Amino acid sequence: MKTQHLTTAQAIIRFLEQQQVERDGRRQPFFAGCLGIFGHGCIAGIGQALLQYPQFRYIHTKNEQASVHVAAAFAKMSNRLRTFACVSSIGPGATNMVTGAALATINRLPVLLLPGDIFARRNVSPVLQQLEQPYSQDISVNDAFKPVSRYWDRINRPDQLMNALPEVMRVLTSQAETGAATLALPQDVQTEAFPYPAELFEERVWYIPRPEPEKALLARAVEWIRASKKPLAVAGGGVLYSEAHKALAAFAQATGIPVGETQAGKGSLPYDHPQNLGAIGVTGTFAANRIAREADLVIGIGTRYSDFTTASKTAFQNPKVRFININAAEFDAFKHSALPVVADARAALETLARALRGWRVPETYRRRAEALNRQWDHEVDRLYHTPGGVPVSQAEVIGAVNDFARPRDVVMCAAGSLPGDLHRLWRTRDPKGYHLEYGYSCMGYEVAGGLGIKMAAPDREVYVMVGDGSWLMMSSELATAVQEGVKLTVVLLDNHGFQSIGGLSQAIGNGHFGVRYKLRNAKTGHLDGANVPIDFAANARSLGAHVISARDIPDLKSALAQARKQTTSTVIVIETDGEKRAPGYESWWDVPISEVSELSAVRKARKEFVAAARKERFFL
Ligand SMILES: Cc1ncc(C[n+]2csc(CCOP(=O)(O)OP(=O)(O)O)c2C)c(N)n1
Ligand SMILES: [Mg+2]
Repeated sequence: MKTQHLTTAQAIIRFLEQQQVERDGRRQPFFAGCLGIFGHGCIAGIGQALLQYPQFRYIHTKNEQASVHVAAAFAKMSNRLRTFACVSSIGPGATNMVTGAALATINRLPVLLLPGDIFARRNVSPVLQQLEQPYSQDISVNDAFKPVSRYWDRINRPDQLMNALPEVMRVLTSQAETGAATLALPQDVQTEAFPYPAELFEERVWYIPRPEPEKALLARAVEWIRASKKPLAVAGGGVLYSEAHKALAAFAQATGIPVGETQAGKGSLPYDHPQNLGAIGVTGTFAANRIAREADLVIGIGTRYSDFTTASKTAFQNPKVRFININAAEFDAFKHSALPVVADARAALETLARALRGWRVPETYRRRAEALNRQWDHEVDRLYHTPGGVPVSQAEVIGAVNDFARPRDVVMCAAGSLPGDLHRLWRTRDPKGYHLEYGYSCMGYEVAGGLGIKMAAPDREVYVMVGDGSWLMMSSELATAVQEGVKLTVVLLDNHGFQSIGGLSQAIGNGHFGVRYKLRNAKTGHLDGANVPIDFAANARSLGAHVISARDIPDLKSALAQARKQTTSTVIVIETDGEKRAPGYESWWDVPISEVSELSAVRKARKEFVAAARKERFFL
């Protein structure tokens, strides 16, 4: 047997380099390289291997959590056909990645995590940053990755790689199983050598299949659709990952079935497709939410039905409503007691369209949905272009960016009040033009994620829209973007704190407790003094970005034009008025309110909550 005498770390990098994926006859390397931060727990192992194999690109991030965000965003933009590995040292470097792992797993995005771990040989324990437990030595902080990983393993001997690495690839490339895969790497084992079979390092192609729907279930789905009077399709992230947008457009066009889009599924249809009702659920449009309320059949395509999509199970009020779920994952397909069509979204839509040829929704229903699409667009126009003075409203900023951006440009975001406004208001013209991380809605994803998107699609302009809160939580990867020569356009909306949680705080009767960046007031003892004087422009400039401050919409437009000409990452800082909120549209979100309280505002909010929660349904 031919062997190669390599360290565990060298073997991992050599193996990763060789992994290819293939779908629809297109083949590409699965890993674009390795992101991360070295420490004593990895520098002599994975660090040495990366130095030795420079063709496997190493990118020096500034925070381990951010590494995973970069990888997840890169994978999302690549429809899960590519990703990065993320390396960290042991201890805090490793646990910094736990949040990123949760984000990836919840959003079903492939990322490979390589946290360093405590010595397998144990003789020098406790080592720096080791968590000790009196009851066991078979535990480290890396066990914290278990609930947030779809595959988890610890490599205690070099030869264990032969079993672990193929499993890692199986999970990462599975459209149903994918998420974070974690290989904990004891720092001594990383450096230990083994005569690996040369075969381990040969090119391997992981085929991404397009499973067809099972015949009997498909026939029943066709029956259910034909019997429906008010069907609605819900397009989730699976539509985009499967590149089913054209199939969906043809299906909607031919049948007249209207479509609501989840955060992950937005862009499945262009905003002006007549059957597109736009965003559905808590952050949805009146168009989608009205049709959802009455729908007698919901066809969920690649959606996991989060509470934002189902308006906490209040969105679908027709007593007879039933569900057909098309999903690569059996787990999601069975939700809401649906007819579970476990299949690839594109394959299923094409098959369904063929089977339904000639069938259409009632003409009045079709016309109503099309009218709603137009009415909604008027509402968008109103919010985009209603001048409200200075500070400007968030909707006006979104309008200005949307008006300026080209169809293939990408807007991205993750947390705060922006995701809701973007979900409702962004006019998406390209299937990959809208990128929201709203599975974990993780503050701090924005700048790091922007970097991942731009690396996946260098030919598109990437607009990172970020609140001041998210920016303060993690903007460090702007320095990495500068370092890598990757250009982002960041629009930083400064409303002096948490507009989103501020709105929620008011709605639940908490006033604005703990949601504004206010100085501690010596007189009152509370956080109700003047605004904390944070200079966001100086902050961004210090990371090496080009910075433009804007006050009003004409300023913003000229800043966007300047930013487009820049080759370096550019941050546009604009103050927005947190009180000028876009309204909600006929939906509701379950945030439980205190059952008893001394405050009358809380008691009032509780009453409204109890009444609204009565609409929550079980679909059994
Ligand atoms: C890591 C993390 N911590 C806390 C939250 C809860 N949270 C959601 S939005 C938000 C405030 C975001 O503030 P900002 O970025 O300024 O956006 P704004 O609400 O002002 O639009 C908070 C604290 C979260 N989503 N993620
Ligand atoms: Mg804010």
